[in-house]
Order: sequence, then C-alpha cells, then structure tokens
Amino acid sequence: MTEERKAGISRRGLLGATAGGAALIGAGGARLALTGAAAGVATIATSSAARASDISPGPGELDEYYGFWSSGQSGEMRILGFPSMRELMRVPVFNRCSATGWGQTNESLKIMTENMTEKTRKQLAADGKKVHDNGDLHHVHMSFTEGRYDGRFLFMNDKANTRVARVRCDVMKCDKILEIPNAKAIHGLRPQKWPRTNYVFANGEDETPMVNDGTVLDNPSQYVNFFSAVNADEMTMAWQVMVSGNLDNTDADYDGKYAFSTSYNSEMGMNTAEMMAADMDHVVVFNLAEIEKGIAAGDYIELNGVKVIDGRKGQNKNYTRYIPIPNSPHGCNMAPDKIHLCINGKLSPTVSVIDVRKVDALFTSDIDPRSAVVAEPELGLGPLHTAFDGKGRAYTTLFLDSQVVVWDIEKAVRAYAGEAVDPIVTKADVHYQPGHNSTSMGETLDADGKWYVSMNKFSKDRFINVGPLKPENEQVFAIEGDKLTLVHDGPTFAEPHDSIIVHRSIVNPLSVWDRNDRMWADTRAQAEKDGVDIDSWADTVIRDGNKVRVYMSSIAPTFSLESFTVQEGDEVTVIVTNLDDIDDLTHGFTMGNHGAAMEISPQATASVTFTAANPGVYWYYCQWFCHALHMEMRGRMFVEPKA
Ligand code: K7E
Ligand code: CUA
Repeated sequence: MTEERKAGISRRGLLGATAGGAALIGAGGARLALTGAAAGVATIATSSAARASDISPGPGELDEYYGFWSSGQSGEMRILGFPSMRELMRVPVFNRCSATGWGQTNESLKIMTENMTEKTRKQLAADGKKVHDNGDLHHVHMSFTEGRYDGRFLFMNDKANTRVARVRCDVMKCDKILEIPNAKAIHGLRPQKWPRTNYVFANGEDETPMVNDGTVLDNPSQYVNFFSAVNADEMTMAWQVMVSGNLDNTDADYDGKYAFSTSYNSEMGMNTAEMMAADMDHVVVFNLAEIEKGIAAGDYIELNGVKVIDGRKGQNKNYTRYIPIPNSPHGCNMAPDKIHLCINGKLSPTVSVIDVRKVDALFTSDIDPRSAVVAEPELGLGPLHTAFDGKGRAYTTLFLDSQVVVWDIEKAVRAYAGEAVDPIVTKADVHYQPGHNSTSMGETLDADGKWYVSMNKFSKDRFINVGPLKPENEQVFAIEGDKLTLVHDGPTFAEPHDSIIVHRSIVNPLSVWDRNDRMWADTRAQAEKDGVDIDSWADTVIRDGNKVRVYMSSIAPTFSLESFTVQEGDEVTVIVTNLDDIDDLTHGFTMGNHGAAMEISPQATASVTFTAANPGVYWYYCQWFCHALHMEMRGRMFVEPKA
C-alpha cells in the first residue's frame, strides 16, 4: 500500500482519463452494463468499477474526512466517512432512537428536558409525553478557534420545535439541548468563527407576536422575529435581537465583528404572494460589539428570561443594519478569504457579494447600505447555497437549473466594477434540484479545494423505485482545476440539508467511555446514596416506596443479575454499567414487552425507567450482538401480583 493510499483515498487514479470519462456516464453506465453487450458498454462498465474503487477504501483503509450530516426531519445527526460516503453512525439528537434508547434513558431525558420552556412543558403534559420526539435538523457546524475547526463540539438547529443542540466530539453524543425562548422555528445556525466560538447564532424563521399569549392573533403588523446568540460553552441564552422581517440563514465573519442573516420575508407577508411581493429583501448585519455594549448599558427588555435588544429598522441604533438584496435570499456563506460574504438570491438569478471590510462604514456614516455590495454576478436560476475551495472560487447550487456553477469571486468583483470579464468558470449538471452543497473544509480557513458534495432534493429516476416516497440523492465530485468529476451518486433518507466535511486529523473520539463521564453524573449520585458502587460488579436491588432501582453490571456474555423481583405497579429503574473495557464491545438492555431498551457502550452507565404494570415473568435481554453467547445474555423480571 502506498503512503498516499494509507493516508486516505487517492484522487490520482480517479482523475485519470478513463475514470474521468466514466464519471460523465454516471449511474446510466452501470445500468447499460447490465443490459447491453456492445464493446463500448463493456468499457464503460470497467471504468465505472475502477471509479468506485477509487473512492471506496479497501480493507484497512480509512476515509480522509469525517462528514457531519444533518438529517432534516429525521431529527438526528449522521457521521459519514468521506469521500466514500459510507454512513458510519447516526447520532440521535431531536428524535427518539430505538437502538440507543435516546429519548427514553434517564440520561437522555435529562438533556432533552432540562432547558425547556414552561409552554413546552405544558404542551407535553397535555399530550401525555415527556419530550418532543421529532425535530427538523438542518444545519450542523463545528466549533471554531481562530477560523479553524477545533474538534470540540458540533452545534445544530431544530426548526420544528425551536431548539439548538450540541454534540460532544469526544464521544459523539448530544450533551445539551436548549429550547430558544421568544423565537419560533430556529433555522439558520452558525458558530462564531473568531476569536473562538463563544456564541452560536440562531435565526428564528417564523413571525409571531412579541408576547405570544393570544392577545394578538391575525395582526401581522405586530409580529416580530428574533435573532439569538447562544453562549456556546454553557448552552444558555446570551441575548436576542428583535428584527424587522423574518430570518432564514446566517453566517459570521472571520473578524469576530459581525453576524449576518438573510430574510426572504422583509414584507412580513403571510402568504406566498405577499412574501414574494418586494423585489428586494435584505440581509441583516448584527454588530456584536454594539449589541454587547447595549446589553451592558441596560438598553434591553427582558422577555421570558432573555435580554432582548431592539434591532428593528428605524431604531437609529448601531445594533443592526439592513442591506437590500434581490430577491428572497436564502443561503449566507462567508468565504475563507475573510473578505467576501455570498448571499444567494434564490428568486433572483444572482449572488450578492458583500465585502465585510465595507460594513464598518454602514455603522459610522449615513452611507447607502448597498455600498457594501461589491459584486452581483448572474449565475443561473435558483441560487441557494455557496461553497468555497479556498482558492478564490465559489460553487453555487442552482436549484431550478439542477446545476452547480463554479465562479471566480475576484472576477465577479471586477465585472461589477464595469470590466468586461465573465466570472463563470464552469457549470456541472446534478440530479436533481440541489439545496445545500459543501466543499472539504470549505467553511474554514483550511478550505482545501479537493472535494465537492451536492445535496440534491430529488432523486427521481436515479434508483430502483421504492414507492411514492423517494430517497434524496447526493453526488460527490472531485475538484481538479476547472473540472468537476462525478465520483459518487447515492441515496440518503429524509432529508439531509447541510453537511460539513472535516479532515480526520481534527476529530479524535474515544473508543471507551471514561467511567467518570458527566453523562451519568445524576445516576452516579443516586447510586452513592443507595450505597452501590457502580464502578464494580453490582447486583443490588433497592426498594424506595414503590420505586425500585435495579443495579446491574454487564460483562460479555452475562448480566450480573439473572433475575430480580418487583411488585405489580412498581416504578422500576434499571441501571446497567458495562464493565467491558474493550473497543466495540457494546451491550444493550431490553425489557421485553415494556417498550424499554438502551445501549450501554464500553465502560458506560445507562438507566431506563418503566412501570411493571402486569404481574408475571418477563425476560430482559442484551439487544446489541456482543458474544457467541449473546442470545444467552438474558434474565427474568418477576412481577409479583399486588396482595
Ligand atoms: Cu437551504 Cu434549511 Cu440550509 Cu435546506 S436550508 S436546502
Ligand atoms: Cu451483551 Cu449482546
């Protein structure tokens, strides 16, 4: 194996003449190969196979990048090996996960419920639920230090239930979920890039009355939107800014001075026609230092425990500026040149380029806010998101044209200034209707310009038919000079919006939990009160009124308790510690016919609570295949009838 192969997947082979030719044929080539007998077809099939092996690592070979993928309405985060696009892990966040017990274990329920608003508690109680078990996770971004990924945390939004979550990169588990007060439908989300991620910025997309208590209903003139800054270390609310118009996507600069959010509804329209009415919508610029000063000076109102600054238009304050942008802009992408912010026009065929060095003047003079716009190239129909190669080029998805357009930022600036230059480098077809795109390390100062992924909303004819609901389709291209070479075309389940592609040198998760991890701190405290040492073989049943705590350990292939006894109607909490200290030796605990199941990875503790409602004999078992005697890893719960 060559050093290059060991270091990751070689790009050299696939960029050779034959592989490049095959790439243009795409999935069609494979289909022809199955049905056709012509010599030409055979050549295509051979090349296709060679191409697949170039991005599929052989045994013992690893991907060069982690892909962190959103999953939209599935509510989870996904980890892919990139560029092979092999799905490696699903990390439940806003969803209920049958395999891991997320949304059911006491440890996950604490994370899901501890930062919930009173309104949500009331809503859940009314529905007889503990937590929302759905989410709409669009945007995953890693924490930054000085413009570079630092491998500490991943942050993500939930549009469905207005939340922001954090995933720890050391164990790849969610450790914080914060429901955002006041705002509705958190959509765009980005961490601060400079000097480090002190804030996570989050956009509220849906307009509602400032005090949403039913006194104002169908009176949109009294609706507002909120831009939120979350304290990234604590996962608490730092402050909010009330804005005019709604908010869609957001990004931050590389100077730590500004955050920017697009608005497609400056009109405050309540239906499609109204929302599309104005030719110009806007980008809101948030002046972080001025907002912090305003908070310190007490220029805020307190709303549901959050300090809210008024940054609406016409306030004549230095908190915000509104830069007019055509037309219902969507994506908001800061280039790694630290200068150019690309605002994707969606209903306008243009991307508006803001020079962030010209933004200071908007706050210190009465200059036209459009003076910060230094380019507005016409690129094609439906520009949604832009990615960067770190070499001065931008890659913009064209939703309606089903293309990616590659363009030169500097040339676009010169063209806007009147020079006769064409900024467009090339266009490539994608299948079909791309939303987001990503380049390897593209949203950081380490953008390496090697890979491009197009996250397409429609797969239509790309795969065998699975019924009326179709998968999405994602395509990976190798970037080489002016050329994009398709190297992967594959389905995904509902519905990744955004992704980041992170070099594997930045991410170093553990293989075995630290026994002192804070994930089960509450459980440990309870065990200490109960006089049980959960760090060694535990087989103790504690009765506390009608609550029963069952402490168990697991070492493959046995649980420490082969049976335990409770009374009908008891609330039973089973606490399992996996004492196996071996890479990949995960156990599970499932209580049959009680809807209770959880994962216990090496050296972890997890607990689950259920009611023993019916007398009888119930088997519990390990549901994570762990040993030749995995099937035998089971035991009985005896539920004695009430006397
Ligand atoms: Cu364009 Cu929610 Cu980032 Cu979807 S958003 S595509
Ligand atoms: Cu333990 Cu299967």
